[in-house]
Amino acid sequence: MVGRILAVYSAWCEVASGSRTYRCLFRGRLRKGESAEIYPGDLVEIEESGKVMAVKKVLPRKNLLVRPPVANIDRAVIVTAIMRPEADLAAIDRLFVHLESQGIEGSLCINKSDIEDPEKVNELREIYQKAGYPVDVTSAVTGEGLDSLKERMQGGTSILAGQSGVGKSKLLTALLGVGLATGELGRTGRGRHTTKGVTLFRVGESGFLADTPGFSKLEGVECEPEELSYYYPEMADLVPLCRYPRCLHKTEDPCAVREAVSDGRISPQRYANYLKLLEESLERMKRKYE
Ligand SMILES: Nc1nc2c(ncn2[C@@H]2O[C@H](COP(=O)(O)OP(=O)(O)O)[C@@H](O)[C@H]2O)c(=O)[nH]1
Ligand SMILES: [Mg+2]
Ligand SMILES: [Zn+2]
Repeated sequence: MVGRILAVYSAWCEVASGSRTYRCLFRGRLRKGESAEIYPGDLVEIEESGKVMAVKKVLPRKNLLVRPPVANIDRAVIVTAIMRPEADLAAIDRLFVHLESQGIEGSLCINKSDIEDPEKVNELREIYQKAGYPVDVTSAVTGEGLDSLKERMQGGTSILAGQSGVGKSKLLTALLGVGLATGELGRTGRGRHTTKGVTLFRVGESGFLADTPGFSKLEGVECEPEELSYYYPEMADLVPLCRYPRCLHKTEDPCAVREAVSDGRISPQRYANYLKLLEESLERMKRKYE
């Protein structure tokens, strides 16, 4: 039987398989230290061993987020507000670029809809929808938009990301409050043991959400200058149409990306942040070869 690890303790872990949650012991090699390299989110084979369930082996993982450790992340929801705190579009785009480069699906969640200006909410929503990202508008206080966000998290493991103060913790509570109705926490007796790190919670039928935000300390963009536009979904398809093979879409003329900016197919805010991240990447290259 295959399942997904929800939480890791020193000698055992909690594994979700189908609609059930199993407490599984680490045995043999897994017990002798290898369990230190098993993380929440890992897919494992489990089997009955005597009267208990045990982890037989860990399946290969598709990615591993290190701070905090979570394996096999399918999507990250980037949470933002509008004015409280002020949305940092450059930071949001840096996160999206990072997710694209890691093959992790991204979506935007504009939170605090109960106190933010609806017109500004719509402006921000349009920028990211035009770029090709799904956008949810939520309020962790009134519950607006939480069903749709929950729906987006079905079929895989999600993590919340975004700057401090945007409401990630409050959203988690609000989303998991829904999950708690199943009584799962009571059954597994969580709280009496200490997990090693992150815990994944079920959200709806087939979604999992990490209880700790990820990607919070992302600094520079790590990709090559020529690579960057491929991580902008609204630019990627245009790049092959640029005249110059290593076009950076900066001052080159003609350039398919810059044409799309002038006729409004690409939003000026996204393009301005592209140029900012491009400078960072060029700067990094320069330092590397000095
Ligand atoms: N009005 C309103 N306040 C919110 C909402 N979500 C979070 N907050 C408040 O914003 C502040 C920061 O929230 P928190 O969840 O700690 O943000 P985090 O730093 O991203 O985890 C807290 O005072 C929350 O009560 C929301 O949807 N509406
Ligand atoms: Mg928090
Ligand atoms: Zn170009």
